[in-house]
Formats: sequence, structure tokens, C-alpha cells
Amino acid sequence: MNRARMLSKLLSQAPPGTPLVAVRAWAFGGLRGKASAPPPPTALAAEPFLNGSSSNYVEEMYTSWLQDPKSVHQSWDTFFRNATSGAQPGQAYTAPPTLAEPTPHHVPLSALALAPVSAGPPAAALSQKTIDDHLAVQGIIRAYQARGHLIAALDPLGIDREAVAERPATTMPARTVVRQYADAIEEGDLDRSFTLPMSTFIGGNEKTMTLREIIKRLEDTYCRSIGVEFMFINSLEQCNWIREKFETPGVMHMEPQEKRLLLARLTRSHGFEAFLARKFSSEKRFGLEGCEILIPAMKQVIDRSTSLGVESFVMGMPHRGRLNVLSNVCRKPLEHIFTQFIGLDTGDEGSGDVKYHLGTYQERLNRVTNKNIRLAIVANPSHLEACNPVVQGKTRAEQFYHGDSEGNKVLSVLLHGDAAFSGQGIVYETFHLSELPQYTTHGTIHIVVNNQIGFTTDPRMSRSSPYCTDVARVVNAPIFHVNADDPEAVMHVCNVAADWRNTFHKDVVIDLVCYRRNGHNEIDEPMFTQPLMYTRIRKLKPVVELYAEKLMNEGVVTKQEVKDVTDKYEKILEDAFLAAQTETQVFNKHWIDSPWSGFFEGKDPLKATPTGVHEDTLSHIGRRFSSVPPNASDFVVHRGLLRILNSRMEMVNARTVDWALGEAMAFGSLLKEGIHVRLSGQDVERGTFSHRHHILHHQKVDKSQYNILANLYPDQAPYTVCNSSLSEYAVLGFELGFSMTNPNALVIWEAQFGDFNNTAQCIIDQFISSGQSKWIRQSGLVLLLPHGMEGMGPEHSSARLERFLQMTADDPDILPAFSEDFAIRQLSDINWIIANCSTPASYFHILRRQIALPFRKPLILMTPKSLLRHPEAKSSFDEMNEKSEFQRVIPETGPASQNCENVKRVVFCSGKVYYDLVAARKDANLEDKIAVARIEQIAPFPYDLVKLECMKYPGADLVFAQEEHKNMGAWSYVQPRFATALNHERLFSNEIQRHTQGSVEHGSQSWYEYWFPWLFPTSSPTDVAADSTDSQTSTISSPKRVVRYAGRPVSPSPATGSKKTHIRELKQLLEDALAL
Ligand SMILES: Cc1ncc(C[n+]2csc(CCOP(=O)(O)OP(=O)(O)O)c2C)c(N)n1
Ligand SMILES: [Mg+2]
Repeated sequence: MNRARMLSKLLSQAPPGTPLVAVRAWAFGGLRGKASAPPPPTALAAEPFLNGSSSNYVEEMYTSWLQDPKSVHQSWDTFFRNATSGAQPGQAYTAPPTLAEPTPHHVPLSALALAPVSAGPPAAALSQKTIDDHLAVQGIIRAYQARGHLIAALDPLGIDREAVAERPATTMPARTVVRQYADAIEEGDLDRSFTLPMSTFIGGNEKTMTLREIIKRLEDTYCRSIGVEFMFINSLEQCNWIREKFETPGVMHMEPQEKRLLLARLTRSHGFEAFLARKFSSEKRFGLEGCEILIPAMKQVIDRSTSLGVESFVMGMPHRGRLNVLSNVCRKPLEHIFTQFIGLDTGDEGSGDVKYHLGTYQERLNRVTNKNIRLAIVANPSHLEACNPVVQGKTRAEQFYHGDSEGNKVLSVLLHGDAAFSGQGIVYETFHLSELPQYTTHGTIHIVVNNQIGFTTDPRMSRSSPYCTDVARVVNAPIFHVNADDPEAVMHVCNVAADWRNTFHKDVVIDLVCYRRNGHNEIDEPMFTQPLMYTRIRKLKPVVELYAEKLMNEGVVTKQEVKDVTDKYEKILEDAFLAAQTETQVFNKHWIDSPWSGFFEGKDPLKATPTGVHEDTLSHIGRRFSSVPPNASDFVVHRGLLRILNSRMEMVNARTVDWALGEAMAFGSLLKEGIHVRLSGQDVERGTFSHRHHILHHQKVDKSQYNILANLYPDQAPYTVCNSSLSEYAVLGFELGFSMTNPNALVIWEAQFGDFNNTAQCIIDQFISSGQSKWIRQSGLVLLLPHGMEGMGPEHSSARLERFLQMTADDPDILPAFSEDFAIRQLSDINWIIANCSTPASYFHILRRQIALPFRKPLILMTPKSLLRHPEAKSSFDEMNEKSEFQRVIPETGPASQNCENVKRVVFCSGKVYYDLVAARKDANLEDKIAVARIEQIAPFPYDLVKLECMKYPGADLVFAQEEHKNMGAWSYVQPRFATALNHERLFSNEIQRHTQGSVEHGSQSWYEYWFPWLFPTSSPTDVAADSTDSQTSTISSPKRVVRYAGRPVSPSPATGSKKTHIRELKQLLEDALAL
């Protein structure tokens, strides 16, 4: 039983309705034989039972007793034994033996096990003051542990800690910490000796100590350069662990060689910034000056963690000190860093990013432990803290693929600025992932560069919490505040943080309280806004000087040694600088944070593997997905689910699939091929619309579950499906990070409704749409965004398709060259793929295509809601078997396609509106007059197939129908592309003519031979064989054909809140689209 539960049990033994004071009296007074007597009017009396000294005392006794029943007085032993075995009030207690007279200066704790009145007078020998003093001492110890950090000397500037200066020069404890306990002691009590309770380690081997010494040691532990914030943690074991790490005498001791190493690291940290400041004085670099200790701190965390078995570090950090970290922590070659300042052309793909956002990946030997380690700093956008979940996802993935289920080998380290740490909500969201089974990285070490300013804003204006780190308290992470000008204290804190993470696998925060020597960047003038702060900063010596002086005074180093270390590093910098001058180009590939070694090797960059699957596989997966668990007799499945399973089986027997079955077949077939599939998001296990049901829950046994797709084949890849926390920003960022690690995995994030993606906008804008270009980092992440106008009101209708399309990087005015590999070339060139599939087979193929491609692209999928159960939205096995493939455009195949000349209109559409259109067309008896074609893949735009479909119907007018409002949906994207497809002709090059091999779609005929007459009806292949090497070239042919819009008018809101209006609007759009 834990402490809290035991205490509440002790409490619970009190008669019902007993007030707290009486309960306390019951626990103590009962022992004194005056159960209902009011407590004495001392400071103690003001304490409620569970918060005051008395409860501390009971806890203390109980803790001692738990560890060793003999350590407490026999009477307590009996009491706890009886109480824990359920004795009633009054029955738990047995009288103690007679107490010895206490000596004037030594009060053994056991003496406080008071005798009841009935046991005779000896208790009277103890004065009330003795009891109060003793309890007060315990209270004082606890108060230091809980509140000592409030008066610790954390600030090198001494600005926010005026309390430190105000502290009286006496040895009486500061009231800020001990509050009312101070009333119970007098100056004279300081030389009395007290037995130390079990809840402190300040005594080392000593069991008793004078109060003066107790206070001194507590001050040294809790109120000097380290402020330990941990007493909010609910675990007694963890609190004791921390107490021991900080209180034990001599814990901060460092050997001379450790001190010299620390000085050398500080020298490099300082020297790096100073060198850049000299060589590139007008360049922004967001230097580390004022927090140079960050470098030795990170190195210490890495050394210590490496010695504990960690092999890989995944790190995320903001701008501040980034270059220094890249160089001095990761050992990125200095030349690579210097060339970023020189302003050279890029020698490879990608648009690149500013130097203080770039990531890196290095493998190197850790010299301290002599072990090989991997270090990755994840590239990040300017958006502070946005990389936090990305780092966590990447870390989790590394752990997952290395079978590191406890996080012993891979560790995430997150760096923060003080203003961003408290200001950005993503920090909170990411903390809440830290202990979720499918998201935990088994503890992150957070380091805050707390320079007490954010750009130009003071902390009092930028947060409402006392500390910038308070957000970490929500996950019970201990917080170690430390004065960054005390390097040895910082090293100690780093060691403890690494040990904590290794022991408890929970998050921990190191708060480096420092200052920022320059302005926000090196060009800014800080005196405009923080004149007093900067007046003070200018008087401060750099920490490297302070520490060098300290070590020289201690005789650990000589002046000459200090100079040698400085000169040696200076030379390294100078040499690298000279070498950088000879470079002519920078390479983005030098900054990849997640290299995929081997993935691209030996692959044709424009060849995808087929996505169709053998019918037996479909059938097998379908049957498994429709079956109860193998131990069905023991596993009670909900009746409603049994019906769902049965209907799935009926579909399988009929060789058809609905949306859920199509998805399961895509996942299952990939799992069979050894591809890990991970589906994450809110309520994804069941599916928001209750269609998926990937996890069956035993109806009688809690937490007994069956993951159907994880049990398809004995040798399949693992299937992860996990309900996430109610976060989009963090969870999407996490899945992006996960997807960066292993290209051979299908990682999917599903939004509950598509529009919720906007709370993850930063991940979409800064990472997903632009990541490959900025950081040449690929990701095959899939976003499933339920989208569609179904009369559910403005908030659940639109996944904001238009916004994704607007960020698509393909030029609407340029018709790409047609070729056999047109489709894959387009995919290779674009920044992401956007689709709105109308059939389960389409969905099946496009998911599988993510893995079939020889590269990775994010896929943004508008997914259905009502279509999930629409009787028409089904696909046959024939559309998923080996003869099938993803159809970017599904052409008209009905009566209209049989007699193209007669067709008056071709209506293009995307997604579920197709079913409304064809139903209305049927009602209007226009199936032979109107062709309806579906654009399944909107971006990259299927110019070739759209053009083809238009040319098939030369006499038809063209309409694009969408259910979204005109200023939304796909219209703005498709309109100019239709114009380009219809009115620009691309000349075929000789090279393209040579590529005339057969294609899947058209049997023995080549793509070229088959489609040519459609695309260029007036020419023959040889007529247009003229060279067109410039892919930007296109010619305009006349007459122009245009596509007309049919749909809802513009609107500020994505959908009406009125069902009636919704239906009216839909009717109108169908009329617009179909009226001839
Ligand atoms: C999300 C976001 N909002 C605003 C900014 C602009 N900005 C850049 S640095 C900065 C101040 C950051 O202060 P802090 O987190 O304390 O880091 P420091 O620069 O002091 O190291 C601000 C507001 C940003 N980069 N990201
Ligand atoms: Mg700051």
C-alpha cells in the first residue's frame, strides 16, 4: 500500500463524519487517551491533519516502518500492523513501554510515540514544546524540500531573486520557505540536536544533527545554485530518489579531470560564438552568449546517458545556440557551418533553409564512454516548439524499429527557450503524449535556455506562472532549476536528470537560468527595451572566465593550461574557416536529419511496383477481418459487432468491399508484405463513424482486446492502431516524426473531422507541405481528413481541401510533358499528393501506392462520411486484383461513353458528389447525354486523363461540379489546370516516342500508341516528333474550350447550419450541373 493510501486508510478508520481535527485527535489524541480533546493551541494546531507536521510525522513513522518495522517504536509497529490489517479505531493501539527522560539537547523521535493517559504519567515528562519543536524540525526539512527553490540563488543577474539579497544574515531559516515553522523555533534551539527523519538524506551516515547544521545543509542543498522542484510528484519512491540525489553530503564532488574537461567544453562553447562574432559580425546567428554552459550540459547528459546504455539521441531545439550545438555537441564539420555564412550557391536539390533551422545526423564515438553513438538534430521551422512532437515521433519510431520497448537505447532531448516553453501550447500537448502507451518515448530530457527574456519581452509580461517550466508539472516531471553561472551545479543536475530518465523513464526538466548577452540576435539593440538588465549584463564576466578563475584558485589548472586550451580551439576554428573559403557550393544533403540509407539504392526513381493484389490475399484478409478472435468462446464480442462481422463476410463472399473492408485490405496486404502500418488519431480504433472496428473489446473482461489486423498472418509486420490524445498539433507532428524514420512503413494520421486539421496547421504548413524542399526530407505520411457536405453544419463539413491545393507546388499554366511515366514523374516532382477518392478500390490502391512508389510523398486524402455506408460506394475484387491499379481519373463508362458524339456535357467531379450527380442524372433520364467523370487524384492534376476525357466528347460542354462553396473545394485549383489541359498542346519528344512498351491498362498497346489518337486527333505520332526539350514549352491551340463551374456560391462559412438550406443548395447544384 502506498503512503497516501495508507494515510487515507488511517483516516478512514475514524468514525464516519469525524471532522479533520477530530481525526487527527483520533490518530494522536487516541494514543494519548483523549480521543476527542481539541489540539493544543500551538502553531501545530493550525495544521490540518494531512498537511501539517502531524501528518508528516505519521508519514515519517509509516515510511520508516515500511522499510523496517524495527526502526519505529514497538507501539508504532503494533499500531501500523493493526491498522493495516483493518483494526477499528481504538483497537489499533497498544501501549508503549515507559519513555526515558529526554536529554536537553537530544530528542529521539521514538520518544514522540506518546503514551495514553491510561498508560500512566511518563508522557508528561515530555513538554509540549519538545513535541512541537520536533515536529517543527520535520516540517522545516520538508519545507526546504518543497519550497527551497523559491529562495535559491538561481539567477546570475540577481534580478528576479531579490529574495536572496533580502535574506537575513542569521542562520534562522528564511520565512519564505519554512513559513509558520519559524514561529516554533528560537535562536537557542539551533544548537539542540535532533534525530533526522527517514525523509532526508542530509545526514549521510549521521543519524542526529543540530538544528543549525540541519538548516545549513538544507540551505546548501536547496537554496544555492540549484532549485529542485519535485515535491508535487505523487510517488514517494521518486521523491526519495531525488532527495537522495541532491541531499547526500558530497554528491556534487567532481574530480579534477572532470573539472578540466568541463572547462575545456566551456572554452569551446565560448570560443565558437566569439569566433563567429568576429568573422561574421553582421550575420544573425542567435548566439549562445550568456548560456555557454548549454554545450557542456548537453554533453554531460549525453555522456551519462551513453554510459547507461543509450546509443541514439534524437534532439530538437530552437534557434538559440543551434550552430554551437551542431558543431560542439554533434560534431558537424565546422566547414559545413562556415559555408552557410559565406553565401554560396546550392549544389544539390532543395530550396534549403536558413542556417539556424537546419538539422543534422552524425554518428560518432563518445570519447568519455568509448561507445559509438548516433546524434540527430531534427530540422525545425521558425515556429518555436513545433518540432517537439516531431522529435518524439522520430524517437518513438527509432525505439519501435530497434525493439527498444523500454527506451533504453534511444533518448529524446528537447531544448526550449523560456518564453516559448511557457507560451506555446504545443509544449503542453507534447507533454501529454509522454506517458501514452503508443506515444511514449520513455522519458524526455528537456533543457530550457532560460535567459529570462523572449525577444524583447520580460517574463512578467509573457507568462502567468511563477516559472517558465511550470507546464512540466502536469506530468509530474521533476524540474531542476540551476544557475547557469555555476558550471559544476549544472553538471550535477545533468547527471541526475540522465539518471532519473534511466531509472523512471519519465520526463525531466533542466532549467538553465542564464542571461542573453546580446540582443535577440546579434543585430538587435537590447538597451532599447531592457536597459537595467543589460546594464547589469555588461558588468558580468563570461562564465568561462569565472570558471577558469575558480579552477585556477583551486589549483586544478594553471593559467598556461587555460590559454593552451583556448588557443588550440582557436586554431581548429581558424583552419576550418580557411578550408571553408575554398568551397564553392553548399549542399543541402549535408543537413539531412533522417537519412534513409539503402532505401533509394538500386531503385528506378520513376518506377512504382504494382498496387493490385492477388485475389487469394484479398479473400484471406477479408475473411480474417470478418471473423471473431480464434478464442471466440472465451472472448465475448458485442452483438452489434457480430452483425458487422457477418455483413463483412457476406461482402467477401460476394467479392465486394465497402470502405472499411477496402482499407483493411490495403493495410492487411501491406502487413503481409512486411510493411509496418501505424494508424493514429482520435478514436481511430473504432473509427469516428463506427465503421472501422479494428480492435474488438471483450464485453466481460476489462482491457481484454483483440487487434484483428495484427493477426492476419503469422509472419506479418506489426500493425499499430492507436487512439490518440485529443490533440491535432502534437499528434500530427508525432506521426510526421514517426514517418521520417522508416520509409518502409505506412504511417497515417486521421483527423476526427477534416476541419480539425487546422489546429495542426503549423505541422502542415511548416513541415508537410514544404519539408522536402527545405530539408530534403521525405515523408510518406498519410492524412485522412473526413470531408463532405452532409448537412452537419459549418464545422464538420470541410477539411479545407482548397488550402491544401493552394499550397501544392505545380504550375497551373504549364502542361507537363506527356510520356509513359507521366503520372509518376508528376508525383516525383510535386510536394504532396491530394486526392478525394470515390470508391473503396481507389482508396485501397492509393494507400498501397504510398509504399509502391520509389520515393515518399505525403498524401492528403479527403475521406468520406456517409459514403462509408453508401450502397453504391462499393468495389469489386476485380478492381483491386493484380490486373487493376489506381485510377487517377475514373472515366464515364455508362451509356454516354458508348456514344460519345451524342453527349452534350461532361461533368467532372471529385468525391462523394459523384453519387448525387449520377442519381440525379438517372432521375432526369440523361445517362446517354451527360458523361460524369471522377477526378480521384486532384493534385498532381491528371492533365493527360482529363484532356483525354474531354476529347472523347468533342461536342460536349464541360462542367466541374463540386459541393463545396465556390471559393472553397477544388474549383480554384482545377479551373486553370483545365484551361491548360484543354488549350495547350505538348509536343512529343523523340525520346518519349522510344518509350512505347505496353502498359497495364491497355494490354499490348503502349500508352503512347493507345492514347495518341485521343490526345492529338489531327496528327500522327511522326508528325509531332519535333523536339521539345524544354519542358516549360507549350503552345496554345484554338478554339478554346472552357470548363464551367456548377456548385454553391461563394461563402465565408464552409456550410450552412440549416439542413433545409443544405438540401436546397444541393438541389440547386445538381440542377446547375445537369440542366442542358
Ligand atoms: C511560434 C512562434 N512565434 C513567434 C516567433 C518569433 N520569435 C522568435 S524568437 C522569439 C522569442 C523567443 O524567446 P525564448 O523562447 O525565450 O527564446 P530566446 O530567443 O530567448 O532564446 C520570438 C517571439 C517564433 N519564432 N515562433
Ligand atoms: Mg528567452
